[in-house]
Amino acid sequence: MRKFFMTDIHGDLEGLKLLLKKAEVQLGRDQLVFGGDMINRGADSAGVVKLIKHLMEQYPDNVHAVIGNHEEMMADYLVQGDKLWLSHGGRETLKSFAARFPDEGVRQEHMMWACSLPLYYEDGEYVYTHAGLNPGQPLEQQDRDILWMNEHDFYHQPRAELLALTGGKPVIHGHTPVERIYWDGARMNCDLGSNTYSVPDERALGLINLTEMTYLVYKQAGKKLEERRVGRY
Ligand SMILES: [Mn+2]
Repeated sequence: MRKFFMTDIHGDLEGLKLLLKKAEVQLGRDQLVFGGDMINRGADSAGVVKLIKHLMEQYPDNVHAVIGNHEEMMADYLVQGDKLWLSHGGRETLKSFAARFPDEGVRQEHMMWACSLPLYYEDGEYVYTHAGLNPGQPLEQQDRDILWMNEHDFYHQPRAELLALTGGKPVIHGHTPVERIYWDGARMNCDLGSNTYSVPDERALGLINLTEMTYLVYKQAGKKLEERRVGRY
């Protein structure tokens, strides 16, 4: 069994499918965890949600997903009418859902499913969450604010403190776009800025092979694929 992680897809259904195919991910055997922010910014938010929901239902033991701050914004809009989401790509995401799911019941089911994902997932080796963890709160009682934690705050936590919180398990996450993936023994940011990074030519979606500590990069501008090794410091 190999372990894979993908995060911050932001509506890139094409990249998602291409990466799974290229890595020859076998979901009957391999594990795949999604780190949230499936939606907003890209061309096919609804398609990404539909595929991930389908994979989780088809392979409940091997495919898992956590919520991101973009799904949280969608939930705040759907449940409380909070309009913040609309200016963060929500308007386009609503159109994407309307086009893919003409039936309102099915549409609602998919949107609410994405909003109801957990804050974290853990296996025997790692804890997976969208942005970070707060060392001041037990793992099972983390505040929803962690979905918005900035990288600076998260990486200023002493490694030992973070590992004490997780029972020694490093944290695999996304949320802040970076060009390279680095591993410091306690945490690893895997968001390569799909449809979001400030340098458009460098926007990419990554598929991280945690078993081999390598990752496939799908650069959206040129639709090119490359393989890299996770850096260490
Ligand atoms: Mn994101």
